[in-house]
Amino acid sequence: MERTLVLMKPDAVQRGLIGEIIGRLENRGLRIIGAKFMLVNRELAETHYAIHKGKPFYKGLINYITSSPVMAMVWEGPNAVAAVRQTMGATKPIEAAPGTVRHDFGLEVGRNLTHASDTVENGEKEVALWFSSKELVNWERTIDPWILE
Ligand code: D4T
Repeated sequence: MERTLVLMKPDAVQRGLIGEIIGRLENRGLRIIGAKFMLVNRELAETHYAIHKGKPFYKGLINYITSSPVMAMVWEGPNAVAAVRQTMGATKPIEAAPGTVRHDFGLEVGRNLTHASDTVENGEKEVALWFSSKELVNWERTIDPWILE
C-alpha cells in the first residue's frame, strides 16, 4: 500500500477549499492516516523544496508556502501516489485537465493549491519529513472491501 504526502497550500486554506479537496480524495477511496494544520517554518520549507534551490521561482515558492497555514496530510491506498497526482492535475493549472483540482480552482503555477508526492520513494521521504510515526494512525475502514478488490 502506497503512502503520499498531500499539502493544502496557503491559498487552498485561505480560499476555504480544504473540505472540497479532502472530499475528492475521500470519494476516490483513498484513506487518510494523518493530518495536521500548521504553519511551515523556513527550515522545513527549504528542506521540502531543496530540489528547486537556485531556480528563479524558488524564493517565491518558499515565501508562498510559509505565508499562512497549510493542512498537511498523509493518504494511503493502492497506487496512492499516481492517484493523488491525477486528482490534483498538472503543476501548471493552465495545463491541468478539466475535473482536476488545479484546473477547477487554479490559474497560476505559483498558486496551484496543493502539493502531492511525485514518486513512491519521495512519498516515503516526504511523509517522514513532515510527520513522526506517532502522528500516523493505523485504523481499519469497514467499507474497504467495497472499495479495494
Ligand atoms: P508541488 O511540489 O508543489 O506539488 O508541485 P509539483 O510537484 O506539481 O511541481 P514541481 O515540483 O515541479 O514544482 C514545485 C512547486 O514550484 C512551483 N513552481 C514550479 C513555480 O512557481 N514555477 C514554476 O515554473 C514551476 C515549475 C509550483 C510548484
